[in-house]
Amino acid sequence: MKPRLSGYTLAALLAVAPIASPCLAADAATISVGSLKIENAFARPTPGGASVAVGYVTIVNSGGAPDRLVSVASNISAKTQIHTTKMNNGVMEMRELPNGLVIPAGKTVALKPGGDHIMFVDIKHAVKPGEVIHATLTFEKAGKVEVPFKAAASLGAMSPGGTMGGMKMQ
Ligand SMILES: [Cu+2]
Repeated sequence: MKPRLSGYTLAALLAVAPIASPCLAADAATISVGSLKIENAFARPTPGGASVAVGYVTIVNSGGAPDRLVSVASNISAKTQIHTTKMNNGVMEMRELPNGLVIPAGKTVALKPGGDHIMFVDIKHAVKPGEVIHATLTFEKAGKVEVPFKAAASLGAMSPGGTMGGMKMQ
């Protein structure tokens, strides 16, 4: 199904183009599960009235076999989906990845603004800056892992410590 999105919400989610950046998360903990490391999890605060919120996370697979993020659940949303973002006739569109997201052996998969992301659908209330969304990520091999997605300071944050319009200066 397609999540309901107001124009404003979509603009807030997609307004900031992805930029390659070596910016590191200062306050997002690394969580280990099996041969996976979960890093840099963060969410974006939402404007009032939004029905969806977005989360980003980096998954490092140091093992010799691929794994797959198969599903996500959270305390803030009725449903949580794994989305990808694609350009379609010049318009950025996002859609659910029904089979989840493969984490290849020895690779790092970054869910980040402008690309793949976690979509919290039908959120129970607006996400405020600093609020922590408690999510459970389920991997095919590594199993379940609890991951806190702390909301950044601004709607357009590109990183856990990011501010509107890009990176916080170091
Ligand atoms: Cu989405």
